Amino acid sequence: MPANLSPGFLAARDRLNRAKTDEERLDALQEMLATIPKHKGTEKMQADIRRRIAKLKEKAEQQRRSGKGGAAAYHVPREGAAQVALVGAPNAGKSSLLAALTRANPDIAPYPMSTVRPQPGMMEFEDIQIQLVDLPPITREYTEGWVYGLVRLADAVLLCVDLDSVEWREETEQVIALLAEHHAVLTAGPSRQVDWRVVERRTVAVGLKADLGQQHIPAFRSWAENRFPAIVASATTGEGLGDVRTLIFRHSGVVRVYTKKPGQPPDLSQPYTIREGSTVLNVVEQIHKDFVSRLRYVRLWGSGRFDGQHAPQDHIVQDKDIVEIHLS
Ligand SMILES: Nc1nc2c(ncn2[C@@H]2O[C@H](COP(=O)(O)OP(=O)(O)O)[C@@H](O)[C@H]2O)c(=O)[nH]1
Ligand SMILES: [Mg+2]
Repeated sequence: MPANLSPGFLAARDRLNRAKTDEERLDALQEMLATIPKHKGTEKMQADIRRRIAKLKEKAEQQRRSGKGGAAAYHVPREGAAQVALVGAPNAGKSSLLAALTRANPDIAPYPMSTVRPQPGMMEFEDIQIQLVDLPPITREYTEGWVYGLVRLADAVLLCVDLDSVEWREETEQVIALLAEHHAVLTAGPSRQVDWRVVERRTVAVGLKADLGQQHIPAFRSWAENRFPAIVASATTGEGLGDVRTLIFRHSGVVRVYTKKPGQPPDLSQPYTIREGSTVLNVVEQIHKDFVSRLRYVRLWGSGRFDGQHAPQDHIVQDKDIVEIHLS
């Protein structure tokens, strides 16, 4: 059994063992593939998981063609520093936001249900890219299981609220409730696996169509207070979009770390991105697995008092820290 299987992977494997439908199986297998450590020791397991996913997809496809229904299943491979799912009620303005923040070209329409497939796009933030995934709306009647599956797999969630709708509050509460029913609980805290089934996903709330729904902005802000970090924006006028980018990054669960060589300025062209809460040792390990056994010390610039000083290996790195790694 290869070492270093993450809690997320183990939870997904547990879900696979308990799954009762093919849809649940596929969802669990995709989560296993996304969370399995990618190294030589797990290659056979990875291949096995891929084979099982392919089989289940083929079966679903056959059922679909023969009219038996079987749900279409989509998987969005993670790209960039983090993956953020756009969720919301029909017509909230999710696809317009994706189009405004990325180069993606989603279907945008003044009627509900215009998005039927997941649509990824890469959002630039300063020197990194974050993947946004536009999704079909979340409603009790129409939302297929794979939509919830993709939300559970994302690193964070952007909860899109239609400020131009008089029912924005009820619609949004419904979205939150449906996600929770499907084991994706939206929180302000860090994303985490709660048990074999339930995940918490760190969420930013964004009030959209601010140009049309100005009268709802104060109520939206107080609704979001003490629940989620919140912001208002308009894809049409561009208002607030810069702050949306910043907030998405700040709550994506990743930080940037730069490296430098002794006696040289830091290499600011190539940030490493690593999960928030990672230690100096985690950074060294990510840069090169072999460095860990050869590590003598790390000098750190950035977070607080470690300006060029030797940093303890368990020191938690912050965004924009600079490390200088000394090996034996
Ligand atoms: N005035 C205005 N209209 C918007 C804005 N964002 C979206 N819309 C319109 O709202 C409708 C629904 O947008 P869409 O992005 O397809 O919503 P989705 O169903 O959540 O993906 C479309 O007619 C958009 O043109 C905005 O910021 N301002
Ligand atoms: Mg859409």
